[in-house]
Amino acid sequence: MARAARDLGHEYIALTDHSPRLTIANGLSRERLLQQLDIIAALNEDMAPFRILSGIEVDILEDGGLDQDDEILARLDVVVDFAGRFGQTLYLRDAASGVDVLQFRVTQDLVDNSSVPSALRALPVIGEPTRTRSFSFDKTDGHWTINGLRFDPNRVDALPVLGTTEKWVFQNPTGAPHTVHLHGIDQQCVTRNGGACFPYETMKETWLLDPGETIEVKLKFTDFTGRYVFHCHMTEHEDDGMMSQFEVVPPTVTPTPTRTPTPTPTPTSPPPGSGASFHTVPPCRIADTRSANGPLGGPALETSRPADARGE
Ligand SMILES: [Cu+2]
Repeated sequence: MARAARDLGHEYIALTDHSPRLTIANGLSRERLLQQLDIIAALNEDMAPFRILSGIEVDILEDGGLDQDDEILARLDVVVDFAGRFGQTLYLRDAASGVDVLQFRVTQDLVDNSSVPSALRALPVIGEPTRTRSFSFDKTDGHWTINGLRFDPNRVDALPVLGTTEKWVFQNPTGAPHTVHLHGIDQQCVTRNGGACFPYETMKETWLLDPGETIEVKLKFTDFTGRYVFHCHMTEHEDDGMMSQFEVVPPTVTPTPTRTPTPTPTPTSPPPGSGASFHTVPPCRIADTRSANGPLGGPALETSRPADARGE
């Protein structure tokens, strides 16, 4: 096929295949793809300057990672060169149907001097945890729950203090995977199942928990006080109630001496064994960007909270 393309006057062709996860199409395993890349490299040497570009379908996994590793991806770059096309509008066309599927407007004439550094910047230091809380992403009475409870907009399950670092332990005793997503907080993986975290999950905001897994994450509450949600990112699970709230509270202010000092409130202790504290608070307003009526079908809600503190 490559020789036919070259004989027809083409300068290159592109070869791609299905993701290994697409088993119905017998997608290429890592081993088969590496073997294919070696064959392509030999053909390219043989047929230069004609070139076979190599590609693969890549699936995004539940935790945001990709189903091909970095070594493979580094061998699969396809570069589209728009040099000399300034001012033009170009299309990627589906050859089978003749339909244009993607438009490129070349609006700038630039020289690209960029390069990817050999080492990326170090992780930010977010401190050592001063307390630990545990959350079990469970199934209770036929519903998806966190620590046995379904979502209640009037309940806050943790009150971390602004500026502190905590360790949160997430467990999955169910037979289904969960993707634990926390809003608006710096997060780093500490351990996965008592051992090392995956190399790509050092700092992120959604954590994959396969059945039976436990992950320890440390969180620093840096930016805002106020209420945040955390939940399983599987739509069926979060909509069924696998969602909770924490509220970042200001640090206790040292009272200024006065004639009638105000007593310092006593902090609420967590229930023994759970590592989490549960508090009943007045009804709150929440914003659900997926539905103008909110997740509970109530009236349309408005919010004046900072964008970073709202849901995604
Ligand atoms: Cu889930």
